[in-house]
Amino acid sequence: MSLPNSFRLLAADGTARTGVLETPHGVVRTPAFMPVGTAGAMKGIHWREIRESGADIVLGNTYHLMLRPTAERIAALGGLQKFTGWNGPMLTDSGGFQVMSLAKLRKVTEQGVRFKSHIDGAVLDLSPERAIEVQRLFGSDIAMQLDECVRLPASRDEVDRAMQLSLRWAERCKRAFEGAPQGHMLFGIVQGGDVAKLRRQSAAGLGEIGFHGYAIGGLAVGEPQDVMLAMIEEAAPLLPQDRPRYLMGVGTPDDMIEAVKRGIDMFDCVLPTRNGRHGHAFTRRGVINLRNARHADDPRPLDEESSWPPARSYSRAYLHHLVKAGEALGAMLLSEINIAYFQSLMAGVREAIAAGQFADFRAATKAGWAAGDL
Ligand code: PRF
Repeated sequence: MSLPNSFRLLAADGTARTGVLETPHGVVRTPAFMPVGTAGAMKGIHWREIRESGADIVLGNTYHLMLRPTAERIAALGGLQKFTGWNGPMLTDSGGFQVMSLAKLRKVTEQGVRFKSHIDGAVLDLSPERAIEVQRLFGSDIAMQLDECVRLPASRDEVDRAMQLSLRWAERCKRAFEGAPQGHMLFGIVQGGDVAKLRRQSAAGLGEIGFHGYAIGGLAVGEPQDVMLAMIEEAAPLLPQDRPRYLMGVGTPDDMIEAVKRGIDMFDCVLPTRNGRHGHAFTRRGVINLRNARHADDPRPLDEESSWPPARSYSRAYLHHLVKAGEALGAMLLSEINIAYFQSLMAGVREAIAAGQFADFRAATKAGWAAGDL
């Protein structure tokens, strides 16, 4: 039985694509960047600004939300959208990746992963079935399979084992997702580290199981960019062409442009908000570190041509002052300026692909970053 498909490709330019993905809470224009609202909130940004920046969809984390406030509580309060006040599409990551990076004393078995909560030390089990149950309780528009992501460098055996385990978990997740309300989606996740053959095996295996969409995981975990791009080139052509493809936890603007070129449709990353909190601004002319003393007397805005008002109105001197003084407003403004930059980049990408001018757009965008700040 084939799964319903709510992804529609509108145009392609080489292997780059633009399309729309319909979800129960609205339409996502692709390529899309999903801001990360880990615990059901964007750090330092209102949903209003997230929406106005051009974001169609945000990401939440199963790991954080199942620990606090818990899936059962969110369900009782009407689901993630009702609970958080974000009334657009939401994708939730499955928890495995966050368990590996945050939890203490984790143990992976065939059954699932057992870990100690980083909040109160409670011992918890996350199986493929529980990961899906939790995401169904959230009412996630897009749920992710439970997978095991191996940090690189790693031995081929270790990468192979985690990829095979993730494939078996993919099947169990698919089964656990049966009967989910119409329109809700489940994405499989390609693993396979930096081993081309394992990437191809993973992509083909997931395609046989059949998902609403496909993520590529296990990248941007310590390998150089050329390795990451090579792995995308192995996996993407083997994934069903008519389904969305999501590169997890990526990345820099340059990573995203290069991944779009290779057929990726969706991204998420904490970079714009995390780096914003550390005083970094993403702009058309590259990254500007506002902690730097050279901005202290600079009355110019970050980018007078930005479509995001705070990037045009506040002086670099003021932003420098806010960052140096540790004012919350500094982190807030830089976070929203960065999110808005990532969204404007995706909007530019979508327009360029639709117009058949992606190569020119890519070259001009990279030239802007390379030219550097004035
Ligand atoms: N798996 C899951 N979430 C993730 C990743 C993964 O491999 C990554 C790797 N970049 C980020 N987030 N489930």
